[in-house]
Amino acid sequence: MVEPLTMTTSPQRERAIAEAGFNTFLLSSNDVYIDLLTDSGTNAMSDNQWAGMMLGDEAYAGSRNFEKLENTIRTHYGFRHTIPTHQGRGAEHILSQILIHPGGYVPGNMYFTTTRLHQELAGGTFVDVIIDEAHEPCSEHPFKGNVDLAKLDRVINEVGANNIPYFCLHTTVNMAGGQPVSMENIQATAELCRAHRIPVFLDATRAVENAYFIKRSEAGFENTSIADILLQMCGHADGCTMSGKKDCLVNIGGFLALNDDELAERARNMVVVFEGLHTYGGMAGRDMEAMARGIEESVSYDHIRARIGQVEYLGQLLIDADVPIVRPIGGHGIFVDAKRFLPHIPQNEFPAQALAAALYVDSGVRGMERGAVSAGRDAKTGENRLPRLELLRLTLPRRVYTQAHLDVTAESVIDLWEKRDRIRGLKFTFEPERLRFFQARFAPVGAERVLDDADPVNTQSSSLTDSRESDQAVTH
Ligand code: PLI
Repeated sequence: MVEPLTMTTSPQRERAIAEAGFNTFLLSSNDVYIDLLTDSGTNAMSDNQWAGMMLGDEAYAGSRNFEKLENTIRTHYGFRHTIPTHQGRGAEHILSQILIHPGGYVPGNMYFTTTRLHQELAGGTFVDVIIDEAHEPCSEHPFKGNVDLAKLDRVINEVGANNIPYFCLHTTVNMAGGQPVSMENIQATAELCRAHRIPVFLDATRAVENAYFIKRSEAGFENTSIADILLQMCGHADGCTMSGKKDCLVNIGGFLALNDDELAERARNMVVVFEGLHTYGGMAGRDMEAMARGIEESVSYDHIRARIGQVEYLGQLLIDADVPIVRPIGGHGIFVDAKRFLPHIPQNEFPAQALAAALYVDSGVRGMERGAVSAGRDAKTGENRLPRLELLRLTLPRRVYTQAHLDVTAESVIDLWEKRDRIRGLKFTFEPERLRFFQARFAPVGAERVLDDADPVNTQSSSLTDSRESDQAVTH
């Protein structure tokens, strides 16, 4: 299936971004040329998955597609029980509600927005125990998602294992730039947690991508299949939350999977309140069939190598042009280092948000902010969090774009790099209480910091040339 792409003009894009409050989440997709907002739910499904959609068993209870999905998850993720949900945050909600008690601490390898919010809504506090290198955009550590075991040990000693309902292990780490965790580190983390009777739950949203990095870079796994590596990773955990909209190659769906019978019963009881019956969660039968087939396809080496190969292709174009990006190149996107790209914009004027808006105006390419706006305010103090990483994410949907689209994207980022002094910062005009990055609105700050006021990229005409045209259609 193909979907036509819309070419827009500079004036159209300037109007569109202003109407969207300089937030790329508030743009109409009709106004977007190349959509690198997210890899979530934007995958192109295969012929085999679409064929499966025709075999949906839409029974309210006991759908055969659920049985297939549960068996597929047992085969590839290894967990006995599956609680289907409408998407990943549904699983995070249920896990948080059944495990976290008010006053509990949840350590993890860097926060994720929805995960941390559900932990906080359940009365918990997230504690970051990722290695320091993860916060350094230039560190070339091959497993920047690793847990710092000394930090974890310290947290356990300080708050007590009884106050830690579970450990949250992201594989890969989205907010660090799609950085993987090594098998050795997964195992060591699980052993430390087990010694203190702390359950380990993976965020397995991009665990297949993590498995690819283990195969590529960790000694001893060169000849192990992606499927076996994935199973081994999960073998160290008690369960996982999953946004099926990423690795599982579907447009909607998720699950909580776990081994403990009693905990599974509690999760099943919770899912009927918030999602739907325990044999469909928030999904139609046909969605569960597509997800089961997507999981089988996702562990193919050829698929995952091609997927991450595309990310690397885009990253290398930018590296070759000296554009500052997070290194090494991660699994699901390229993360441009906005602090180095726009050193004239202070972090409280949201350089990554400004860069996302400027890129859209330049070429119609839509990325998203992963920095101070995404980090939100501290739940206790109400102060803005200012993370070390201030990033523009260019996320690649799976099996959607061609190399030509990546060339156009790189050309536009490089063009902006050359006129970066003209980009100005942003200030809030509307700030939602929760997950503010999705719906916040901004306005450019005053002209005082604009070095070339004649052509500020956020507000006036910028150069989108016809030379950036590429394929007019995209598989979807
Ligand atoms: O968007 P959901 O509710 O299906 O999944 C939430 C979620 C959980 N964990 C991780 C690591 C994610 O990346 C994630 C969602 N990510 C989005 C939407 C993204 O654009 O990265």
